[in-house]
Amino acid sequence: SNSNPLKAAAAKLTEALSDGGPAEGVPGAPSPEPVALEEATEPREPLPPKSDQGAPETVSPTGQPTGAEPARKAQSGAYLTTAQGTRLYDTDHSLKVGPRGPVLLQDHHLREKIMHFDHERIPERVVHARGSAAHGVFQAYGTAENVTRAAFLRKGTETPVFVRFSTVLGSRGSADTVRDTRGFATKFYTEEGVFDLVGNNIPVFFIQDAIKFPDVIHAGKPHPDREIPQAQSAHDTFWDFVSLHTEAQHHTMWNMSDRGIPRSYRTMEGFGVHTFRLVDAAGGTTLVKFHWKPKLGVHSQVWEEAQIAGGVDPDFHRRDLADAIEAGAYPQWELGIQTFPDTPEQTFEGIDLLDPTKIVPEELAPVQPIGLLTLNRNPSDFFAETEQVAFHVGHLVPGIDVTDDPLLAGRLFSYLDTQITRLAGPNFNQIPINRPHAPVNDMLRDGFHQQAVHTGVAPYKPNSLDGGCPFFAGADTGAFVESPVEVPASRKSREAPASFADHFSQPRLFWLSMSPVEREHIIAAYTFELGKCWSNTIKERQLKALANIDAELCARVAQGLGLPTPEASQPLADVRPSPALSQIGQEWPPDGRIIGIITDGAADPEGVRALRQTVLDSHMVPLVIAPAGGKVGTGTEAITVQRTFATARSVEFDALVLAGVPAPGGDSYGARDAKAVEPGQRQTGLDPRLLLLASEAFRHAKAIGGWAGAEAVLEAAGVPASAPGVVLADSGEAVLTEIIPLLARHRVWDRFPTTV
Ligand code: HDD
Repeated sequence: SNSNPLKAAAAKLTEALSDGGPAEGVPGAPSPEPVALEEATEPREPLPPKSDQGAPETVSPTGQPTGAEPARKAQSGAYLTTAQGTRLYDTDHSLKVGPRGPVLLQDHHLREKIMHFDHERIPERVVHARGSAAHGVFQAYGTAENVTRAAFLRKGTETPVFVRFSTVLGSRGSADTVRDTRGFATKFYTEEGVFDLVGNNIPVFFIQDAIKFPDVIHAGKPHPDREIPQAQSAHDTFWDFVSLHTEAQHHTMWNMSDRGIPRSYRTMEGFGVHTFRLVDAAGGTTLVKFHWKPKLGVHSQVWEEAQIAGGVDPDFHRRDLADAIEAGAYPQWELGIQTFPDTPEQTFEGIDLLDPTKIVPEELAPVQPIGLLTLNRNPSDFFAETEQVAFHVGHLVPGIDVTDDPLLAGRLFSYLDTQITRLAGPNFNQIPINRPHAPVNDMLRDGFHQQAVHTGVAPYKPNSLDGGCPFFAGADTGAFVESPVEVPASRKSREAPASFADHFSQPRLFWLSMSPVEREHIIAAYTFELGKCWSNTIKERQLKALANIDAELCARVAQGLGLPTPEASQPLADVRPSPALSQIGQEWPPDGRIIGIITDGAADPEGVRALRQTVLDSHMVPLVIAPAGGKVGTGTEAITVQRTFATARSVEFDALVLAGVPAPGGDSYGARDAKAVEPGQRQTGLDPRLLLLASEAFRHAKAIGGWAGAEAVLEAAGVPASAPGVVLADSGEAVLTEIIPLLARHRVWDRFPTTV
């Protein structure tokens, strides 16, 4: 009825105001009395010690909140307003001369809206652009108290954390499922300041010196002319670099292994990579390597799954993390340390601890658990939190110090520097997600996006005008004091120590530590990636590197590429395998695994319901799959179909259970939608999407089963009842009982043919 928008808006406003004030959420309370400004330049002496800045001030000089609180200040009140808080009556039409224009330049709302939109994007991270994050808590066991004075590692201390996982090479919108290293960056908001542990899911790095970082990243990023391929290393420039620069071979081997395609962020290990130096209360030092151990175990996808998921669900890992947290299945990791005596050589069992291309096998230095990380809250604003979080290896707290690893030295420069471009200025520490929870009392001032309204007149030291404030702390009052490590006198040079020259013993150690299935996967990965290269020179050069790692590995990849197998150019290293490196062999809780329950919607709805409940009771996630959406069963007992044959793809499930079929030869699970039938599949009479679901799950070595007549359907999908990990029983629950122990090892590894 109200065709004139102005009139309508005015009417609404009058209504709201005559109603005794603004609608709920509109700040209607009278403002506090403005606070009188102090005369800032008048000398005052002596001044009381200045309270901590609590950066930035949350109250403006007029006593109003400045919006500095990390609280949800962005949106408040019932009415749409401009950025200046002026209420609007329309945001769908530009201000024009008549309905057909022209548009008037005086339309301040149009200009503000478009101006802001034009600048909504910030530069993505130069590496690790694609990521997702979660809030959580870190609980210290106290077991590190004897080696570090860090307060957050004291027994029982709980510290809020924010963790961001990422891929390295891809753009912000790239797929989660690519073969790549994963970032695992943790921000601990400790009472002594922020500590960032900026690690990866692979314990070694491509390069030994940060000066090579632009080289390795330029080689890994898409080709500069066509900008392909996106988010992956399967191309000439990457293999050109790593075959010439053989210190990259160890990291590359991990990438080609199953570690390069994790099942979930929840099932990845994390590593601080570098050796760090812990400092105890008496100033004693210990060298350590940090490890994150997932409570659910380390699991990966198989390559075909990763490829399928990249198409059907490019957000596979992001979704998994958020869904798990929303469901209350909070992912957990134990933080552990390997400790080494801080000797002048900084080596352990002959391994150079300053070389970031080397691990210390856990069999030589066990990982000792020091605390538990639990992720329990999803971010509410991706941009404000996940995108704007800024990690830095130099964010250290008393008790944790760096070593002279030359890769770490360059990182200590890079992580601050990059934020100047990405977050457009030096005040990124004031962005809510980056704010320390400890009091901040710095003398940094001004700059773009300054949020603080500082008080005091003397942001310098020494001063008398602010009474000398703020004061210095000592080691006994929580100051960060660098440990006075001796630096041996030497001459300036651009060179690496001799110990950095060994590039092949540890990739060989990794290869020899793998189970036969894992070796097959590594061979397939090298063959795929090098097969995607165009230049034979590059392939041949990489084969020469493989020849120095293992003859069998080299021969199999060469065979796949159709190239001759080169000879090793140096004797193969005599190494002892480290069983801890293999992902296979241990057993893990089935918690949080996803069980697909397939039903035709008609048969045994009671059995489906019971199975669904048992899955939930076993701390796993059931997803009910039926030919079409809707409900299974009737009345209050009916359960919702969560995936249909059109939307379900095997990659999502850790196991599949097929509900019974009424009678052999009956038409349940039949292809009702004729268009869905592909040529060659018509003869079974079964829905081909169901057959694909079952056959893929079988091929990817997942536990699969069913009850009451499921056998015929599985047979039709090429899943023999006699194959390992195929479970047939009288009821869904009986099937599940047998499937749970299979899930403990993640996959039915016996199903993979192995030749190595
Ligand atoms: Fe880095 C981001 C991990 C070497 C320069 N790095 C970044 C992130 C992770 C790592 C997890 C994403 C943080 C986030 O989620 O925001 N980087 C590593 C590890 C390395 C490593 C484990 C070797 C042990 N990085 C490394 C070197 C340099 C950088 C040698 C430069 C000399 N890294 C950066 C960066 C990034 C970054 C350019 C991009 C965005 C950012 O820092 O904030 O500064």
